[in-house]
Amino acid sequence: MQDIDIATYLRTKKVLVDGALEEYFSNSHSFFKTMYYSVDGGKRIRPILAIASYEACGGQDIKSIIPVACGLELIHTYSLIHDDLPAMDNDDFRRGKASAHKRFSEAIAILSGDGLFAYAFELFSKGKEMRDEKLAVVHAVSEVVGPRGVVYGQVMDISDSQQPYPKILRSIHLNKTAKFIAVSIKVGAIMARAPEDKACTLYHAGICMGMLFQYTDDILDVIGEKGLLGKTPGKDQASGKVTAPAIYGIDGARFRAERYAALAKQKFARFGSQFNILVKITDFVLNRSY
Ligand code: GRG
Repeated sequence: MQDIDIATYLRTKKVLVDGALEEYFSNSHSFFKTMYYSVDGGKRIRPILAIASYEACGGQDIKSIIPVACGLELIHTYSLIHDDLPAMDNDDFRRGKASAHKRFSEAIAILSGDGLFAYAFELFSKGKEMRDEKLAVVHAVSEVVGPRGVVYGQVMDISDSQQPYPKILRSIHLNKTAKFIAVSIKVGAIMARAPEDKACTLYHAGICMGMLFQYTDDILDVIGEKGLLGKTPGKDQASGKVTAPAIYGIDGARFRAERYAALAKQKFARFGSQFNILVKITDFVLNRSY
């Protein structure tokens, strides 16, 4: 594991997640096909983090983490569909294709999000084994994607009254993005039956990685390549949103991204060489171009 090439690792785990997602959306009625349109095409960072953390914490049964990892991706996809709606960011383009409301209709896009959200919790709680761990997963995820996390971050993000202050930027990034990345790492630890304090420390390392993730997202919005990004670049900048480059400039944002990366890597490295993969994923996030 120590010397694994990160590109190979990400590709292999993505294939695993993509295969499972395909299965979860097959053999059902046609609305599953509609929802799958939006699910198809992401980088799968959150499920990959859950699997990486599960394995690093000594988890042996990959089959037990897969539904949990995929559930995270469904909630993430839900947030993207709703983020693109005309009432929110009004984006026509997502994951390299028409966003859900453009491909179908606004009503169907809203319902796709609703369906994915519920289906995620069906996946989290699937099966009779490991009930305590699954309940802990449901608790941890629901806590950070609702009004104490992603939903609150989005409320701040779309609010016209936001001022470009570092404190506000930090709160938006923390709630909208970092907590979800962090909980993806935490659920891997929970499913591997890691001690609670370890899951908690990993969550905090994940917060640093999540802040880094949103910093690189903000930077790519300004300097990213259209074809690579899979969404409309320049949109956040043009809409006057509170972003890292808007407050610190590109160089300042990059400097802070590097600082978050260093912090995250330091925290992962403390757990020993099994966590090298999370150190490498942190570097991937720092240097990503998509
Ligand atoms: C459904 C949890 C939930 C909340 C509803 C709409 C909304 C409230 C929140 C939007 C939150 C949002 C879109 C945050 C941005 C996070 C982010 C950096 C997205 C891009 O993630 P990538 O790069 O995308 O992982 P891919 O397409 O690769 O999966």
